[in-house]
Amino acid sequence: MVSVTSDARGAQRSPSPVKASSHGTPTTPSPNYRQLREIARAVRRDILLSITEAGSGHPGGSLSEADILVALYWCVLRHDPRNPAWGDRDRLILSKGHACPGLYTVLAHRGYFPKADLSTFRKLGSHLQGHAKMGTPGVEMSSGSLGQGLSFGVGVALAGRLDGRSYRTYVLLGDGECDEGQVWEAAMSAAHYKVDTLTAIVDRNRIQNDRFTREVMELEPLDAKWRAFGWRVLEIDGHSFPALLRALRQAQETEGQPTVIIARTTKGKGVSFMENNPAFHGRAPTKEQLAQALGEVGFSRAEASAAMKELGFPEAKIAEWTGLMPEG
Ligand SMILES: Cc1ncc(C[n+]2csc(CCOP(=O)(O)OP(=O)(O)O)c2C)c(N)n1
Repeated sequence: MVSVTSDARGAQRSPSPVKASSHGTPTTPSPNYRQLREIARAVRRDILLSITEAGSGHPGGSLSEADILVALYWCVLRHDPRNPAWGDRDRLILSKGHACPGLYTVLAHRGYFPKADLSTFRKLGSHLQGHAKMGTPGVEMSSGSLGQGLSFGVGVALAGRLDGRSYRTYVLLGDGECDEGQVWEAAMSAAHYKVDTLTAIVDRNRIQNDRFTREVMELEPLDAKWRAFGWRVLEIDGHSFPALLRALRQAQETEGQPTVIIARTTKGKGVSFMENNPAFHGRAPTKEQLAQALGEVGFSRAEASAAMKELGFPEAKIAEWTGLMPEG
């Protein structure tokens, strides 16, 4: 795990594995980038486990956003998992609320709540419901009705300005979600009010629900649209930690206008039969598919067993599911 340091106010600010400065980001992956990739691999594993256990959920968009969330929660956000209500925390608003397994897993790995809660995803009585809701530690907005998060983020960012606080606000949007008119109302207002503490990130995985975005509603030229609305636009590989951390740093340094990062991603990233496959937008894998997926994400049977134990799965289920994986 990447170690965590404390800032003057006692909150956690992870060390940047990038020499993220005005001089840019090294292009050669450092050991710290490797650590981030390891974290993201474990996050993908636990997304798959929680959705399989629930028997429903949204793996595609959770796997596509995983690296973005890891970059934010391990390297960028000023936050304190022991004090989720800390007034000066940076805010991450998951506007594509159906992709909450990604957020829940990252929050659990960061210590907002026990990892074992992940095996209660979508169960009655669990605080981890099928769409993100306020009340879960670390969740800033109840979302799931697409299109609302950026408006919420503009309000949160303007409130910070009024209150004289220095926090930054990040909103993670789906690309299909950008079909919603409210996104563009929010975009227009953010530029009008020069909300430079606001960063939107579009998870550009090119799939929405059961079809490709270009078939449902052509978004291109997406960069030109945001630019026309007065935003600084950065377009990057959303699975590259150097690119993500560099863009997030550039957004922090931008004055007088909000920044959007269009992060090119692959829906279902890491699992061959889910990648670029609209069928896995909102469908859980079977236990046989899970066994294959865990192997592809790079886990042995023993490692998967240990992870399931940590997530609170009963022994019989651990034996049953991991027994479907190849030995070794
Ligand atoms: C207002 C609204 N309309 C429709 C839906 C149903 N819906 C859930 S997910 C989804 C597709 C979202 O696609 P995208 O924003 O690209 O998300 P991702 O591919 O990253 O999962 C739709 C249409 C919804 N949740 N809210």
